[in-house]
Amino acid sequence: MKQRLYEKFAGLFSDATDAHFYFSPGRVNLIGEHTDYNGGHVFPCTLTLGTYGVARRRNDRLMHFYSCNLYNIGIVEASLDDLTNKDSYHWANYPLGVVWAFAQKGYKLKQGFDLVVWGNIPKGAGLSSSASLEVLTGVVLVDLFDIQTLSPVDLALLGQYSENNFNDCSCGIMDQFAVAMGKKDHAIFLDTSSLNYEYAPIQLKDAKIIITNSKVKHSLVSSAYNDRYRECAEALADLKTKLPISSLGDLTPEEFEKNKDCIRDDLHRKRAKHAVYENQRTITAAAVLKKGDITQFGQLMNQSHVSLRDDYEVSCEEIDILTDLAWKTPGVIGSRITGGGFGGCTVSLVKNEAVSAFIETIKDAYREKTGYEAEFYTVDIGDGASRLDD
Ligand code: GAF
Repeated sequence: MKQRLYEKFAGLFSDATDAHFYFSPGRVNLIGEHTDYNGGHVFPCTLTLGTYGVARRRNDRLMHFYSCNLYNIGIVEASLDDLTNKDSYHWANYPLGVVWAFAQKGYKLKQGFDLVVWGNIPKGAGLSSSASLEVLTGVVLVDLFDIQTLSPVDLALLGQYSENNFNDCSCGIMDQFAVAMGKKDHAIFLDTSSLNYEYAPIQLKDAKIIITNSKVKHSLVSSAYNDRYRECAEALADLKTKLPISSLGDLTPEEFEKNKDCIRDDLHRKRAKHAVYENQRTITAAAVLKKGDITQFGQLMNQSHVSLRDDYEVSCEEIDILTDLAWKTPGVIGSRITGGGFGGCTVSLVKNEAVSAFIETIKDAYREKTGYEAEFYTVDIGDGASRLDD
């Protein structure tokens, strides 16, 4: 990969002298969905799938972006003197948004750069290809311009800031944090209200984590995501008239039940219920995993899916078919939708001896019911984003 990307870079930009090689992973969330913009806990881990990049500083104020995945778009050129989101920049609005975020926070670049990327995160699968690209850009910028004051957590925050304010998605911090801070063979138990985190070893002797890609992405995803964000904010505003809280993550399920009637809108109450109970499930899930109780962990995954399906309404028919099939398959410990929703992937915990049967049974049954060819990936948990050619 490294060699091919250097060659591509040299072909596009005359040579690859002084260019460097970087990697930024995708992530899968084990549990704690739609809690991150509600001040709750999340439990993601970093994939070995991700985005590779070769980059070099320029002597002028131009930036060139080229994606080997989207080669038909060709080189996108932008200038440091016009950091605005343009449709014509296509995918490059993500790296450009990070350059913009750096400038907004006082890290104005004096020179531009060239960046060539290639990624193997399945597109639109809810495995964080955009956060991967954002954090990759952050790592490239601090390296090329020797910005020593920014930590990996700062890069995660800058990535989220760019996505919220340059690319118009009200996402929480989970994806960028996981991508920037990932650790091989560990999940990250993150409290999104304080950014306190703990690495949790994932050494499953008898089971594997399997991602199933439904190959479906319904187009309402970003507008519905922003709707959920707003619905939770409105539920919180109602609760705040009675309680001294700053996020839904501050509430236990018991406190929620006692006070939920001050949420005036039924739909907002359902959304808040998910956020509060999912946060509690995530805290419990991290604790039971520490004790090695993966059976209970799996049950919490299943409950998480039901809540995302019924109360948060971010699942869809195809994903529910996948989880229903998984729940009926022997050897499946737990299975749920992962990521933002409305398609994408499920994540399942499957006993080692049942993995082949799980894949075969679900592939055939899912094809029969939907006409789609599901894809399966066994999760290897890797490290967070970094420069690789030291
Ligand atoms: C998307 C967002 F980017 C995350 O911040 C998170 O809210 C997730 O959906 C749902 O848990 O991946």
